[in-house]
Amino acid sequence: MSSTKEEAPAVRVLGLWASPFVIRVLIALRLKGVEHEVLEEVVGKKSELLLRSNPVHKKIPVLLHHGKPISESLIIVQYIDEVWSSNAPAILPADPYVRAVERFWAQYIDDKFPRGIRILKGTVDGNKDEIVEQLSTALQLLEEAFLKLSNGKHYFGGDNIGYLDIALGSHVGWVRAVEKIAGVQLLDAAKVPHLVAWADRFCAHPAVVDVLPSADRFVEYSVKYGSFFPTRPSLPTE
Ligand SMILES: N[C@@H](CCC(=O)N[C@@H](CS)C(=O)NCC(=O)O)C(=O)O
Repeated sequence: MSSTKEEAPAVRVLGLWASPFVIRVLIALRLKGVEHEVLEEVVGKKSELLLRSNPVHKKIPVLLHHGKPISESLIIVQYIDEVWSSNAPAILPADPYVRAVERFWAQYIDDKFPRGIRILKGTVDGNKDEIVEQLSTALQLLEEAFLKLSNGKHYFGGDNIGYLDIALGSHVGWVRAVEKIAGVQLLDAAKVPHLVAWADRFCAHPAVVDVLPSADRFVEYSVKYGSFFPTRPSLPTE
């Protein structure tokens, strides 16, 4: 018998459960029903495999497909959609214009949310009041975008979770966590009711519920570690 059991699974993800970018990849794989293995990085210490697989940015997530590395969460989501195109409804919209619009908003989300969340967590310096203002404006714009793109359906992608749902939804856990940490309100039902309802639906979706932890777990993580790869004497070092 050949030792196929010993071979690495075709799809592996280098990640960390608390990373919103990793969560994107896990949601996309689950939506497409792709079997995969998650290799959890140790907080504070990047693995050799990560450094070798993403030598440019040295960041998670990395998707290893038959050993070939792909980096950057949104690029990975698009890759998964293309490779497993027949597995489930498409993640990206078919219409090139709608696709461009969703990519625009996804880039906007990544311009605003990761930095804002770090400032509210206190791992990066910045004016918290200004950030709350900026994130509230961003959420207001995204509420309007949701109304246009969803066409009265449940998700940005219509009847199914799509690219923009994944791009924004992956940040929802941390948004709710920093609301608790900083004592602010961002996903406010009085201001962005459709987005709040969408966020609840997204978090409860079967492809999401097991990989998007509760706000409390993010809060605990934040108290314990601060950032993802912090340099702290108490953490493992080289
Ligand atoms: N734009 C990247 C961001 C990835 C990212 O920032 N990952 C964080 C964890 S959430 C990381 O690996 N940080 C390590 C570092 O900054 O050195 C993506 O979408 O994949």
